[in-house]
Amino acid sequence: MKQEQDQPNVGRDRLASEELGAAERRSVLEAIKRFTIETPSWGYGDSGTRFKVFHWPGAARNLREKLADAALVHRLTGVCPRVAIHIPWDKEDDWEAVKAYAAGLGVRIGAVNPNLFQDEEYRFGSLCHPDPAVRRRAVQHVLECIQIARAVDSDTISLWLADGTNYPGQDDLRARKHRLEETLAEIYAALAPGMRLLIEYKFFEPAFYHTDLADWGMAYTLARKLGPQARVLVDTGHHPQGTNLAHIVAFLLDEEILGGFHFNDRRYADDDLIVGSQHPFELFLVFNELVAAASQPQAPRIDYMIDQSHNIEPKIEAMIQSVLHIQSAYARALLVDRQRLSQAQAAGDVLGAYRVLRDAFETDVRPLLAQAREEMGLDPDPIAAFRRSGYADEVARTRPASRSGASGYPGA
Ligand code: RM4
Ligand code: MN
Ligand code: MN
Repeated sequence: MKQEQDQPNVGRDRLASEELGAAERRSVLEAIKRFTIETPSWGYGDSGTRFKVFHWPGAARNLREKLADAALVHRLTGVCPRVAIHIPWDKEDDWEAVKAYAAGLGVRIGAVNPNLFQDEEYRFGSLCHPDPAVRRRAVQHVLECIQIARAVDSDTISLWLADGTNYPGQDDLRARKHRLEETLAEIYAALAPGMRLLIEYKFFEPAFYHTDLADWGMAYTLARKLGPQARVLVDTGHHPQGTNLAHIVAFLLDEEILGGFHFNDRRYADDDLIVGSQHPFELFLVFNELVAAASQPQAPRIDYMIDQSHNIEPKIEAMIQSVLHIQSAYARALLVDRQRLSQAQAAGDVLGAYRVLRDAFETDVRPLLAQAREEMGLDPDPIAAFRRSGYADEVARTRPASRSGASGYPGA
Protein backbone atom coordinates (compact mmCIF):
# COMPACT_ATOMS: atom_id res chain seq x y z
CA MET A 1 0.00 0.00 0.00
CA LYS A 2 1.10 3.52 -0.76
CA GLN A 3 2.11 5.46 2.31
CA GLU A 4 2.14 9.23 2.72
CA GLN A 5 5.66 10.11 1.72
CA ASP A 6 5.10 13.82 1.52
CA GLN A 7 3.88 14.26 5.05
CA PRO A 8 6.19 14.92 7.99
CA ASN A 9 5.04 13.01 11.02
CA VAL A 10 4.66 16.20 13.05
CA GLY A 11 1.25 16.56 11.41
CA ARG A 12 -0.30 19.19 9.22
CA ASP A 13 -1.94 22.39 10.36
CA ARG A 14 -3.94 23.66 7.44
CA LEU A 15 -4.62 26.93 9.20
CA ALA A 16 -0.98 27.74 9.96
CA SER A 17 0.34 26.57 6.60
CA GLU A 18 -0.42 28.29 3.33
CA GLU A 19 -2.35 25.19 2.36
CA LEU A 20 -5.80 26.56 3.19
CA GLY A 21 -6.46 29.04 0.41
CA ALA A 22 -8.16 32.39 1.01
CA ALA A 23 -11.42 31.20 -0.57
CA GLU A 24 -11.58 28.09 1.59
CA ARG A 25 -10.74 30.06 4.72
CA ARG A 26 -13.53 32.49 3.86
CA SER A 27 -16.05 29.70 3.37
CA VAL A 28 -15.06 28.14 6.71
CA LEU A 29 -15.51 31.52 8.42
CA GLU A 30 -18.91 32.05 6.83
CA ALA A 31 -20.02 28.55 7.84
CA ILE A 32 -18.99 29.24 11.45
CA LYS A 33 -20.99 32.47 11.46
CA ARG A 34 -24.10 30.78 10.05
CA PHE A 35 -24.07 27.83 12.44
CA THR A 36 -26.65 28.35 15.19
CA ILE A 37 -27.17 26.52 18.46
CA GLU A 38 -30.36 26.41 20.53
CA THR A 39 -29.96 26.69 24.29
CA PRO A 40 -32.41 25.14 26.80
CA SER A 41 -34.42 27.24 29.25
CA TRP A 42 -33.86 24.61 31.94
CA GLY A 43 -30.08 25.06 31.72
CA TYR A 44 -30.41 28.55 33.23
CA GLY A 45 -32.38 27.53 36.31
CA ASP A 46 -31.23 25.63 39.36
CA SER A 47 -30.89 21.92 38.74
CA GLY A 48 -28.85 19.10 40.12
CA THR A 49 -28.81 15.45 40.94
CA ARG A 50 -31.20 13.32 42.96
CA PHE A 51 -28.93 13.93 45.92
CA LYS A 52 -28.93 17.69 46.05
CA VAL A 53 -29.82 20.75 44.08
CA PHE A 54 -27.34 23.47 44.95
CA HIS A 55 -28.72 26.94 44.53
CA TRP A 56 -26.67 29.18 42.26
CA PRO A 57 -26.93 32.86 43.24
CA GLY A 58 -28.85 34.63 40.52
CA ALA A 59 -29.98 31.47 38.72
CA ALA A 60 -33.06 32.21 36.61
CA ARG A 61 -36.33 31.52 38.47
CA ASN A 62 -38.89 31.82 35.70
CA LEU A 63 -39.21 31.88 31.93
CA ARG A 64 -38.59 35.63 31.67
CA GLU A 65 -35.30 35.34 33.54
CA LYS A 66 -34.30 32.27 31.57
CA LEU A 67 -34.97 34.14 28.33
CA ALA A 68 -32.96 37.11 29.58
CA ASP A 69 -29.98 34.86 30.36
CA ALA A 70 -30.31 33.06 27.04
CA ALA A 71 -30.44 36.41 25.26
CA LEU A 72 -27.19 37.39 26.94
CA VAL A 73 -25.60 34.14 25.70
CA HIS A 74 -26.83 35.06 22.24
CA ARG A 75 -25.45 38.60 22.48
CA LEU A 76 -22.06 37.29 23.55
CA THR A 77 -21.76 34.41 21.08
CA GLY A 78 -23.93 35.68 18.22
CA VAL A 79 -25.08 32.15 17.41
CA CYS A 80 -27.82 31.24 19.92
CA PRO A 81 -30.99 32.96 18.70
CA ARG A 82 -33.41 30.23 19.86
CA VAL A 83 -34.37 28.97 23.32
CA ALA A 84 -36.02 25.59 23.91
CA ILE A 85 -38.78 25.57 26.49
CA HIS A 86 -40.13 22.84 28.72
CA ILE A 87 -43.81 22.61 29.62
CA PRO A 88 -45.01 22.91 32.39
CA TRP A 89 -41.74 24.25 33.87
CA ASP A 90 -42.02 27.31 31.61
CA LYS A 91 -45.78 27.52 31.42
CA GLU A 92 -47.25 31.01 31.02
CA ASP A 93 -50.77 32.28 30.40
CA ASP A 94 -50.06 34.76 27.65
CA TRP A 95 -47.88 33.28 24.93
CA GLU A 96 -48.24 36.36 22.73
CA ALA A 97 -46.60 38.33 25.51
CA VAL A 98 -43.83 35.73 25.85
CA LYS A 99 -43.20 35.89 22.13
CA ALA A 100 -42.99 39.67 22.22
CA TYR A 101 -40.77 39.63 25.31
CA ALA A 102 -38.36 37.18 23.64
CA ALA A 103 -38.36 39.22 20.43
CA GLY A 104 -37.55 42.33 22.44
CA LEU A 105 -34.50 40.51 23.80
CA GLY A 106 -33.45 39.40 20.33
CA VAL A 107 -34.29 35.71 20.73
CA ARG A 108 -37.22 33.44 19.94
CA ILE A 109 -38.70 30.23 21.25
CA GLY A 110 -37.29 27.05 19.71
CA ALA A 111 -38.39 23.51 20.46
CA VAL A 112 -41.27 22.96 22.83
CA ASN A 113 -40.52 20.01 25.14
CA PRO A 114 -43.52 18.29 26.74
CA ASN A 115 -43.08 16.79 30.18
CA LEU A 116 -44.34 13.20 30.32
CA PHE A 117 -42.62 12.14 33.51
CA GLN A 118 -43.50 14.31 36.50
CA ASP A 119 -47.20 13.70 37.08
CA GLU A 120 -48.35 11.25 39.77
CA GLU A 121 -50.35 9.47 37.07
CA TYR A 122 -47.17 8.60 35.16
CA ARG A 123 -45.86 6.02 37.62
CA PHE A 124 -46.29 3.26 35.01
CA GLY A 125 -45.69 5.44 31.98
CA SER A 126 -47.43 8.06 29.90
CA LEU A 127 -48.00 7.38 26.18
CA CYS A 128 -47.51 3.63 26.87
CA HIS A 129 -49.44 3.46 30.14
CA PRO A 130 -51.77 0.46 30.47
CA ASP A 131 -54.67 2.73 31.50
CA PRO A 132 -56.26 4.52 28.53
CA ALA A 133 -57.19 7.47 30.79
CA VAL A 134 -53.52 8.14 31.57
CA ARG A 135 -52.59 7.79 27.92
CA ARG A 136 -55.31 10.32 27.11
CA ARG A 137 -53.90 12.74 29.65
CA ALA A 138 -50.42 12.36 28.14
CA VAL A 139 -51.70 12.88 24.59
CA GLN A 140 -53.66 15.95 25.72
CA HIS A 141 -50.50 17.40 27.23
CA VAL A 142 -48.56 16.97 23.99
CA LEU A 143 -51.49 18.45 22.03
CA GLU A 144 -51.36 21.44 24.36
CA CYS A 145 -47.63 21.75 23.62
CA ILE A 146 -48.43 21.77 19.90
CA GLN A 147 -50.82 24.68 20.55
CA ILE A 148 -48.13 26.48 22.52
CA ALA A 149 -45.65 25.90 19.68
CA ARG A 150 -48.14 27.43 17.24
CA ALA A 151 -48.69 30.39 19.55
CA VAL A 152 -44.99 31.18 19.83
CA ASP A 153 -44.21 30.47 16.15
CA SER A 154 -42.15 27.38 16.90
CA ASP A 155 -42.18 24.54 14.42
CA THR A 156 -40.64 21.88 16.66
CA ILE A 157 -41.95 19.49 19.29
CA SER A 158 -39.13 17.63 20.98
CA LEU A 159 -40.46 14.48 22.59
CA TRP A 160 -38.61 12.54 25.22
CA LEU A 161 -40.46 9.60 26.69
CA ALA A 162 -39.51 8.46 30.17
CA ASP A 163 -41.72 5.39 29.80
CA GLY A 164 -40.45 1.95 30.68
CA THR A 165 -40.64 -0.78 33.30
CA ASN A 166 -38.43 -1.73 36.23
CA TYR A 167 -39.06 -5.47 36.49
CA PRO A 168 -39.36 -8.34 34.05
CA GLY A 169 -43.01 -9.16 33.51
CA GLN A 170 -44.21 -5.81 34.84
CA ASP A 171 -46.05 -5.10 31.61
CA ASP A 172 -46.50 -6.57 28.14
CA LEU A 173 -43.70 -5.12 26.02
CA ARG A 174 -45.47 -5.54 22.69
CA ALA A 175 -48.72 -4.13 24.05
CA ARG A 176 -46.79 -1.07 25.20
CA LYS A 177 -45.32 -0.69 21.72
CA HIS A 178 -48.81 -0.83 20.21
CA ARG A 179 -50.09 1.78 22.66
CA LEU A 180 -47.16 4.02 21.78
CA GLU A 181 -47.81 3.68 18.06
CA GLU A 182 -51.42 4.62 18.62
CA THR A 183 -50.78 7.63 20.86
CA LEU A 184 -47.95 8.91 18.66
CA ALA A 185 -50.17 8.63 15.58
CA GLU A 186 -52.74 10.87 17.26
CA ILE A 187 -50.03 13.39 18.15
CA TYR A 188 -48.56 13.28 14.67
CA ALA A 189 -51.95 13.95 13.11
CA ALA A 190 -52.28 17.11 15.22
CA LEU A 191 -48.98 18.64 14.05
CA ALA A 192 -49.35 21.84 12.10
CA PRO A 193 -48.19 21.65 8.49
CA GLY A 194 -44.41 21.89 8.43
CA MET A 195 -44.12 21.21 12.16
CA ARG A 196 -41.54 18.64 13.20
CA LEU A 197 -41.80 15.95 15.83
CA LEU A 198 -38.31 15.08 17.08
CA ILE A 199 -38.26 11.71 18.81
CA GLU A 200 -35.60 11.28 21.47
CA TYR A 201 -34.53 7.89 22.79
CA LYS A 202 -32.70 6.79 25.91
CA PHE A 203 -31.74 3.29 26.99
CA PHE A 204 -32.35 3.64 30.72
CA GLU A 205 -33.51 5.98 33.46
CA PRO A 206 -35.91 6.62 35.05
CA ALA A 207 -36.90 3.06 34.14
CA PHE A 208 -34.29 0.35 34.51
CA TYR A 209 -35.56 -2.95 33.12
CA HIS A 210 -36.66 -1.59 29.78
CA THR A 211 -37.30 1.79 28.18
CA ASP A 212 -40.06 1.96 25.56
CA LEU A 213 -37.89 4.03 23.23
CA ALA A 214 -34.51 2.62 24.10
CA ASP A 215 -32.36 3.38 21.09
CA TRP A 216 -32.06 5.09 17.72
CA GLY A 217 -33.42 2.04 15.90
CA MET A 218 -36.69 2.22 17.81
CA ALA A 219 -36.98 5.97 17.36
CA TYR A 220 -36.19 5.47 13.67
CA THR A 221 -38.84 2.77 13.24
CA LEU A 222 -41.56 4.88 14.84
CA ALA A 223 -40.53 8.04 12.98
CA ARG A 224 -40.69 6.16 9.68
CA LYS A 225 -44.12 4.75 10.47
CA LEU A 226 -45.42 8.19 11.45
CA GLY A 227 -44.30 10.08 8.36
CA PRO A 228 -41.94 12.76 7.07
CA GLN A 229 -42.61 15.28 9.85
CA ALA A 230 -41.18 12.87 12.41
CA ARG A 231 -37.42 12.71 12.87
CA VAL A 232 -34.95 11.16 15.28
CA LEU A 233 -33.26 13.28 17.93
CA VAL A 234 -29.87 12.13 19.23
CA ASP A 235 -29.11 13.14 22.80
CA THR A 236 -25.39 12.48 23.14
CA GLY A 237 -25.80 11.29 26.75
CA HIS A 238 -28.38 8.61 26.03
CA HIS A 239 -26.28 5.63 24.95
CA PRO A 240 -24.48 2.80 26.68
CA GLN A 241 -20.76 3.25 27.33
CA GLY A 242 -18.62 2.82 24.26
CA THR A 243 -21.38 3.38 21.69
CA ASN A 244 -20.03 4.87 18.47
CA LEU A 245 -22.02 8.10 18.17
CA ALA A 246 -20.44 9.18 14.90
CA HIS A 247 -21.59 5.93 13.29
CA ILE A 248 -25.17 6.40 14.48
CA VAL A 249 -25.13 9.97 13.17
CA ALA A 250 -23.74 8.88 9.80
CA PHE A 251 -26.36 6.15 9.49
CA LEU A 252 -29.30 8.40 10.40
CA LEU A 253 -28.03 11.16 8.12
CA ASP A 254 -27.79 8.76 5.25
CA GLU A 255 -31.33 7.54 5.93
CA GLU A 256 -32.48 11.20 5.96
CA ILE A 257 -34.14 10.75 9.32
CA LEU A 258 -31.86 12.72 11.65
CA GLY A 259 -33.74 15.76 12.93
CA GLY A 260 -31.61 17.18 15.69
CA PHE A 261 -29.29 16.87 18.63
CA HIS A 262 -29.32 17.35 22.32
CA PHE A 263 -25.67 18.03 23.04
CA ASN A 264 -24.08 17.42 26.41
CA ASP A 265 -21.17 15.32 27.62
CA ARG A 266 -21.01 12.37 29.94
CA ARG A 267 -18.58 10.03 31.57
CA TYR A 268 -20.84 7.39 33.06
CA ALA A 269 -24.53 7.89 32.38
CA ASP A 270 -26.79 10.79 31.41
CA ASP A 271 -24.44 13.19 33.18
CA ASP A 272 -25.50 16.34 31.26
CA LEU A 273 -22.06 17.92 31.60
CA ILE A 274 -20.64 20.72 29.46
CA VAL A 275 -20.56 19.69 25.79
CA GLY A 276 -17.11 18.47 24.75
CA SER A 277 -15.71 18.66 28.28
CA GLN A 278 -15.10 14.92 28.63
CA HIS A 279 -14.73 13.47 25.13
CA PRO A 280 -13.81 16.24 22.69
CA PHE A 281 -12.54 13.83 20.03
CA GLU A 282 -15.91 12.07 19.96
CA LEU A 283 -17.71 15.39 19.51
CA PHE A 284 -15.36 16.24 16.66
CA LEU A 285 -16.04 12.89 14.99
CA VAL A 286 -19.79 13.55 15.17
CA PHE A 287 -19.24 16.93 13.49
CA ASN A 288 -16.99 15.32 10.93
CA GLU A 289 -19.96 13.19 9.83
CA LEU A 290 -22.28 16.21 9.80
CA VAL A 291 -19.91 18.29 7.70
CA ALA A 292 -19.29 15.40 5.30
CA ALA A 293 -23.05 14.97 4.79
CA ALA A 294 -23.71 18.72 4.51
CA SER A 295 -21.86 18.79 1.21
CA GLN A 296 -24.48 16.46 -0.29
CA PRO A 297 -26.99 18.17 -2.60
CA GLN A 298 -30.00 17.57 -0.32
CA ALA A 299 -28.56 18.71 3.02
CA PRO A 300 -31.22 18.03 5.66
CA ARG A 301 -32.33 20.45 8.34
CA ILE A 302 -30.72 19.51 11.63
CA ASP A 303 -31.47 21.38 14.86
CA TYR A 304 -28.45 21.69 17.11
CA MET A 305 -29.63 22.01 20.68
CA ILE A 306 -27.92 21.86 24.04
CA ASP A 307 -29.56 19.78 26.77
CA GLN A 308 -27.66 20.28 29.99
CA SER A 309 -28.46 20.34 33.67
CA HIS A 310 -25.87 22.27 35.58
CA ASN A 311 -25.23 21.10 39.06
CA ILE A 312 -22.16 22.75 40.63
CA GLU A 313 -21.19 25.08 37.81
CA PRO A 314 -22.35 28.63 37.08
CA LYS A 315 -25.24 28.29 34.62
CA ILE A 316 -24.59 31.02 32.08
CA GLU A 317 -20.86 30.50 31.89
CA ALA A 318 -21.41 26.74 31.47
CA MET A 319 -23.74 27.44 28.58
CA ILE A 320 -21.27 29.77 26.86
CA GLN A 321 -18.50 27.22 27.37
CA SER A 322 -20.65 24.56 25.71
CA VAL A 323 -21.36 26.82 22.76
CA LEU A 324 -17.63 27.50 22.32
CA HIS A 325 -16.81 23.79 22.45
CA ILE A 326 -19.45 23.04 19.82
CA GLN A 327 -18.04 25.77 17.61
CA SER A 328 -14.53 24.37 18.01
CA ALA A 329 -15.66 20.88 17.04
CA TYR A 330 -17.53 22.26 14.05
CA ALA A 331 -14.63 24.46 12.91
CA ARG A 332 -12.21 21.53 13.14
CA ALA A 333 -14.57 19.33 11.16
CA LEU A 334 -14.75 22.04 8.48
CA LEU A 335 -10.95 21.89 8.25
CA VAL A 336 -10.79 18.15 7.50
CA ASP A 337 -8.99 17.69 4.21
CA ARG A 338 -11.70 15.60 2.58
CA GLN A 339 -9.77 14.99 -0.59
CA ARG A 340 -6.79 13.57 1.24
CA LEU A 341 -9.16 11.58 3.42
CA SER A 342 -10.83 9.85 0.49
CA GLN A 343 -7.48 9.27 -1.20
CA ALA A 344 -6.15 7.59 1.93
CA GLN A 345 -9.36 5.57 2.30
CA ALA A 346 -9.21 4.41 -1.32
CA ALA A 347 -5.56 3.44 -0.92
CA GLY A 348 -6.27 1.42 2.22
CA ASP A 349 -3.96 3.74 4.13
CA VAL A 350 -5.48 3.17 7.54
CA LEU A 351 -3.25 5.46 9.54
CA GLY A 352 -2.93 8.05 6.81
CA ALA A 353 -6.71 8.44 6.88
CA TYR A 354 -6.72 8.56 10.67
CA ARG A 355 -4.05 11.28 10.60
CA VAL A 356 -6.13 13.44 8.27
CA LEU A 357 -8.80 13.51 10.97
CA ARG A 358 -6.28 13.87 13.75
CA ASP A 359 -4.60 16.83 12.03
CA ALA A 360 -7.91 18.66 11.84
CA PHE A 361 -8.73 17.76 15.43
CA GLU A 362 -5.40 19.05 16.70
CA THR A 363 -5.58 22.31 14.79
CA ASP A 364 -5.85 25.35 17.02
CA VAL A 365 -9.07 26.92 15.74
CA ARG A 366 -9.24 29.64 18.38
CA PRO A 367 -7.81 32.36 16.09
CA LEU A 368 -10.32 31.41 13.39
CA LEU A 369 -13.25 31.52 15.83
CA ALA A 370 -12.01 34.83 17.21
CA GLN A 371 -11.89 36.24 13.68
CA ALA A 372 -15.44 35.03 12.99
CA ARG A 373 -16.64 36.75 16.17
CA GLU A 374 -14.85 39.98 15.37
CA GLU A 375 -16.42 39.98 11.93
CA MET A 376 -19.78 39.62 13.68
CA GLY A 377 -19.00 42.64 15.84
CA LEU A 378 -18.52 40.53 18.96
CA ASP A 379 -15.84 40.24 21.59
CA PRO A 380 -13.47 37.49 20.39
CA ASP A 381 -13.57 35.93 23.87
CA PRO A 382 -17.20 35.54 25.02
CA ILE A 383 -16.23 34.08 28.42
CA ALA A 384 -13.99 37.04 29.23
CA ALA A 385 -16.70 39.41 27.98
CA PHE A 386 -19.25 37.70 30.21
CA ARG A 387 -16.98 37.88 33.25
CA ARG A 388 -16.31 41.56 32.60
CA SER A 389 -19.97 42.39 32.07
CA GLY A 390 -20.96 42.29 35.74
CA TYR A 391 -24.16 40.43 34.77
CA ALA A 392 -23.52 37.52 37.17
CA ASP A 393 -23.14 39.87 40.16
CA GLU A 394 -26.14 41.89 39.13
CA VAL A 395 -28.51 38.91 38.89
CA ALA A 396 -27.12 37.48 42.12
CA ARG A 397 -28.18 40.76 43.73
CA THR A 398 -31.52 41.24 42.03
CA ARG A 399 -32.83 37.66 41.99
CA PRO A 400 -33.36 36.34 45.49
CA ALA A 401 -33.53 32.54 45.73
CA SER A 402 -37.04 31.27 45.05
CA ARG A 403 -38.57 28.72 47.34
CA SER A 404 -40.56 26.91 44.67
CA GLY A 405 -38.59 25.41 41.84
CA ALA A 406 -39.20 26.71 38.36
CA SER A 407 -36.83 24.21 36.79
CA GLY A 408 -38.88 21.21 37.78
CA TYR A 409 -36.16 19.62 39.85
CA PRO A 410 -37.33 18.54 43.26
CA GLY A 411 -36.03 20.96 45.84
CA ALA A 412 -34.77 23.44 43.26
C1 RM4 B 1 -34.09 13.88 29.76
C2 RM4 B 1 -34.01 14.13 28.28
C3 RM4 B 1 -34.85 15.25 27.81
C4 RM4 B 1 -34.86 16.41 28.74
C5 RM4 B 1 -35.09 15.96 30.15
C6 RM4 B 1 -35.08 17.13 31.12
O1 RM4 B 1 -33.04 13.08 30.20
O2 RM4 B 1 -32.67 14.33 27.90
O3 RM4 B 1 -34.44 15.69 26.55
O4 RM4 B 1 -35.90 17.25 28.35
O5 RM4 B 1 -34.09 15.05 30.50
MN1 MN C 1 -32.31 15.36 25.94
MN1 MN D 1 -30.95 13.40 29.09
